[in-house]
Amino acid sequence: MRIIKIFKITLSSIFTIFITSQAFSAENMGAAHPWGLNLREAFSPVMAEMVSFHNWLIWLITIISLFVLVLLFIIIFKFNTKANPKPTKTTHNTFLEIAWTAIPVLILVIMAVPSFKLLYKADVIPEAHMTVKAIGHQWYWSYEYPDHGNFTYDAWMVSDAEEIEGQDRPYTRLLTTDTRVVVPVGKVIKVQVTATDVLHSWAVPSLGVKKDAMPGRLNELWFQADREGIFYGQCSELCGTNHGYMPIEVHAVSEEEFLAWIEEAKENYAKVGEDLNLAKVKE
Ligand SMILES: [Cu+2]
Repeated sequence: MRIIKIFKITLSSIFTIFITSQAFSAENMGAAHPWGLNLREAFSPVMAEMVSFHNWLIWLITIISLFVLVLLFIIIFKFNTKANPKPTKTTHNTFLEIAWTAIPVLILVIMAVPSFKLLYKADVIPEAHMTVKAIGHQWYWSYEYPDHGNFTYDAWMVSDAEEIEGQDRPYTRLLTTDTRVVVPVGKVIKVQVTATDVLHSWAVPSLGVKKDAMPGRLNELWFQADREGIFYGQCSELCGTNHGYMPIEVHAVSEEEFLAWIEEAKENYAKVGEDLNLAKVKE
């Protein structure tokens, strides 16, 4: 019975990978799900392209692997000592050697063209609607909204569902933060990424973004959330003890909701350079 169950799971996994493009819940969330397979659901045009490029490569890899497997079986069965007691003395075949060099090169070129196109698309920031600055710290993120009053706030991981009780958002273990990054849906958002202490990395898989946060350097990335939803991410550069506990929670909301949040945030959060909780040097 157990074997049948394992067989069923394996079979359904294979079908999930090859037949459905995505295996995710309808909760409209950029988070991993129990028994989820494949890449994270795409919520941005770049991620959508990454997913389809990945799926296309899977097919290509499968065809190549099957071809090699067939060749291996031909060798094993047709050219073993029993079946082929007198091996041929042929050592070189110019045509074959050119072919098995040129064809893989050609395959690599075919793969490289869409790959570079996508890399370029992800790298070059289109005209941005607004900028968010993400700053990595050991071990939390802080954010600044330079285009909307230049306020700043910290985002720490929430370790208990009770901490966000009464708020209209789900609690996701190790991924929910006390404050959120809120952005308008459908707009190009530029994120400037940096750090104050060690290397961190701001990564949100469902938006297809990941960029190192380095002290003294300003990196940039962009995304455009094409649907409203919550997208989770995590620090993706090993940065110390609590590296796994500095998640990212991005909410893409309607323009009205975003503006309402901005007004609230201006009230609640400090302005960059003012009222910051800097340690006092002299008492
Ligand atoms: Cu980190």
